[in-house]
Amino acid sequence: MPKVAKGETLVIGLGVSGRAICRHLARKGTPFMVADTREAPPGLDEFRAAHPDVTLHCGPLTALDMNAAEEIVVSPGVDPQTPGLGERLGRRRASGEPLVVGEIALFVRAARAPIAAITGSNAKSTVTTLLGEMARAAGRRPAVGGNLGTPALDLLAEAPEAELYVLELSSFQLELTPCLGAETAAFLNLSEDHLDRHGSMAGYRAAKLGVFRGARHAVVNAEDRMTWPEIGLPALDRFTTRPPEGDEWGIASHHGRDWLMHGGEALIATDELGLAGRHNQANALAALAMGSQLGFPLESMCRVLRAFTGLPHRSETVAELGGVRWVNDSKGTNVGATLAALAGLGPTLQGRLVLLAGGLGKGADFTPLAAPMARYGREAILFGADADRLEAALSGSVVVTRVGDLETAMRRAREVAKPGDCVLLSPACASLDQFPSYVARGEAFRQRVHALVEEARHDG
Ligand code: UMA
Ligand code: ADP
Repeated sequence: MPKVAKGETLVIGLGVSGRAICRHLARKGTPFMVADTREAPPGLDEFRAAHPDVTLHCGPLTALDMNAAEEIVVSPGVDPQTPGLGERLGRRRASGEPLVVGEIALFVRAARAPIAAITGSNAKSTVTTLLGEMARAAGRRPAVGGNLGTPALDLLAEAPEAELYVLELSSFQLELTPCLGAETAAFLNLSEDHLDRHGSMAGYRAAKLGVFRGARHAVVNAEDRMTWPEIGLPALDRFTTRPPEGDEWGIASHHGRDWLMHGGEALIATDELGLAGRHNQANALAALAMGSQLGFPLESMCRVLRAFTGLPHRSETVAELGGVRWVNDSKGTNVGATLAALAGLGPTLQGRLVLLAGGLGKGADFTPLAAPMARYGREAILFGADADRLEAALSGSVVVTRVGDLETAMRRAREVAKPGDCVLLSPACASLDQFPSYVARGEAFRQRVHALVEEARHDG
């Protein structure tokens, strides 16, 4: 059986994070070897070119003797319960067993600037990007990454002069981070996602609560108790989309307009925000609460909130065609995100919503989509691996059509949408059954919409 040599660190996974872990260890001069459960992992060529002398094991972890490893560093996509690894979790270092950690544990050891950490089922990328922009506008030098963009460990090398790390962290990353020690940590919301990996909502929540370990300040959602820490922390701020109680961050009517508020202080009118929708007002409040803790001036934070109009693939209008709006929300990879898109767009339309949804449901319950689809939907056009389960949840509430793929769904949407309607790609599912990523799914949608616009131009 192949063995990890004594004193070597074992890196598990050769994806984006795994390759960043390898680069980090190589920079530090730590001896390591790599394992990936797949016979032909995607990052193979890049790995071989970067680390020609490092041993690689491909295949089941049970076929690798890891006992002599100094430490085992696991990529986020790898389930810690994977056979060969699961047995080791929780075993004490004192017994001589190697410690099992994730990439963020290595980051915490090496980082020399404070960390602002953001987790939640949805809105992580939006709040992370906003906070990074706010740091820049306040004249700080932030490095922004993690589950979004640049892997955390690469930030250490790419931005050694960073004064603040703004990290988006997933439940997968937090699960194996013993103590993050964030200067400020936000848990934005919790709705069903990744149940196939965490087994239950309790397991998923427990992983996300890891964001608060060692934190000096927490930001939580006053309307979602599941985001509240179960450990005592030095300071805590709460945001809500209701009028604030006490010193909460909230929304209240002020001289006839809705304003973002901190306690009794009106900060910025919601109609001045570059982002649309109530859910994004909550996101803005979370970023304000974190930025305020970090000492950013209110004036520069509000400037960012006026200018920032959102990230691609998040409720992004691609085109208007024959009075129909085509919206790309490919990042709607769980039910909570799709609910936010339906609630945000539905009430603004003269017509109705044609929803394009489906893919890998990750074990989620789709029934919460039925009520908003009954209210705002014209038709749900379903595709992908979990279309059956979506159909079971939606039929009876809205017209349901089943198709094989996104392209056919878009053709059908073109036929049924009426002027005033919105065709919304918000799949409530991961894309990986039919696309390499949610980005590829969103790009496919965008290209096809542009092609429809071109066709219409020729015809007209
Ligand atoms: N895999 C194996 N065997 C292995 C290693 C990986 O089968 O030995 C599989 C995993 O099960 C998974 C896939 O390969 O299906 C990718 O896993 P990975 O850990 O190699 O992933 P990375 O390429 O390193 O990307 C990860 C994040 N992906 C996941 O957590 C699944 C990326 O977030 C993140 O940007 C990147 O690290 C940088 O740190 C993506 C994501 O989908 C955007 N995240 C989930 C989400 O946002 O919902 C958590
Ligand atoms: P994440 O990084 O957590 O996936 P994003 O900012 O990329 O978060 O948004 C993911 C999806 O969630 C998008 O479809 C977006 O429109 C939706 N979304 C954004 N903010 C919220 C919120 N506060 N509640 C629910 N859904 C949201």
